[in-house]
Amino acid sequence: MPNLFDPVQFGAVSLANRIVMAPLTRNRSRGLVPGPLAVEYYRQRATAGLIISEGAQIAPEGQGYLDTPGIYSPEQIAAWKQVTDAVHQAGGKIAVQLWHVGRISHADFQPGGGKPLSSTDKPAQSKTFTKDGFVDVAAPRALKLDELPSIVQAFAHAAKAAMAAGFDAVEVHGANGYLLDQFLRDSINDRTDAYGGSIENRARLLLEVMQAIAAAIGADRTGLRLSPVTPVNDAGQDSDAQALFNHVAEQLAPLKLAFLHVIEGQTGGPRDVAPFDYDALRTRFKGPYIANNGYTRDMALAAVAEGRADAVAFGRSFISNPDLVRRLKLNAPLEKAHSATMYGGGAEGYTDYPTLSD
Ligand code: 8OZ
Repeated sequence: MPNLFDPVQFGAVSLANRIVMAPLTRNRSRGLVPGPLAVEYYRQRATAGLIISEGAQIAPEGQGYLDTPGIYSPEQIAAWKQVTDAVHQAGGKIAVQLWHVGRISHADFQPGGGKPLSSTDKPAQSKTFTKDGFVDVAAPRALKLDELPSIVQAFAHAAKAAMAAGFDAVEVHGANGYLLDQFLRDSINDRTDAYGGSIENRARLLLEVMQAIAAAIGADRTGLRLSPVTPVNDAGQDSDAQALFNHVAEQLAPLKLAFLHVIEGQTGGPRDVAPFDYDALRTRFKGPYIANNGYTRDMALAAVAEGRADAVAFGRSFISNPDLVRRLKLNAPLEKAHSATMYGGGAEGYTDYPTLSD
């Protein structure tokens, strides 16, 4: 029987255990570059089987929040290299999350103060965080058909930047109502071209992105995160989420990606927000499956032992427990994360959470 604490191979990446650090936006990258505190923060968490970094925008227009890092410029590559070196020296593995927010953005972040790009012109009823605090997101502009290849290229470019920065893998952010999810869901995507309408059409951009990245850096270093039913960021339920995501998983199977990472239920919230058969995704995808959202120690042990997941990703508990793997092993109590220091700020609530004292 597989065990949560056993090693596992995900494509080209060897994990020392099946406990994954979920991607966590922390808004501490001044100048869109991760700093020395980020090096320390990730180093502290290197006993995770795999760290998935906070979302890193693939291009300037992919940014939606204050002080999130990019993964496209030479300066960003050099800064991330400090992070990946520190994690590797501590014996860990780290993937970067490749992020394009689409319409969940604001003029502050868009080159020339322009409109954010999406599958649609419809604005999201949602907020983002800018230098002025929480504000409504901006009305987007629907990407033209002939602009879509540049989105695919930007993802592939960022994936190559990630390899130059020393990451073990990339995770494409296909979740949480951001750009790729804005194409997937018929609650948002109102296009009438080859990227709207049928399930095949709405999945097209995501699949092109995955193929382009796999071609650029190897499928065995390429993963994907999905959130089939989460309502966050004004992502309304798809009219047939099960059929949509079953199709995506089936189409991904032949690519032999490193992993599929699934937020089960509402991101950071209830797992039973809408009925969905996650096992149907796992069996169609066929490759390594990382389960996420609200897993307790017991749930994680059972999911891995019963073969329902190859690994389990933990978010908030990794913020406040840098030694989460050890604590889970010992069944030690977990520290709670402080919400006031989650987004933005400095070392407080970032690099100052204690490890278990012997
Ligand atoms: C919290 C705050 C800002 C962004 C996500 C990248 O939900 C995020 C995010 C989370 O995937």
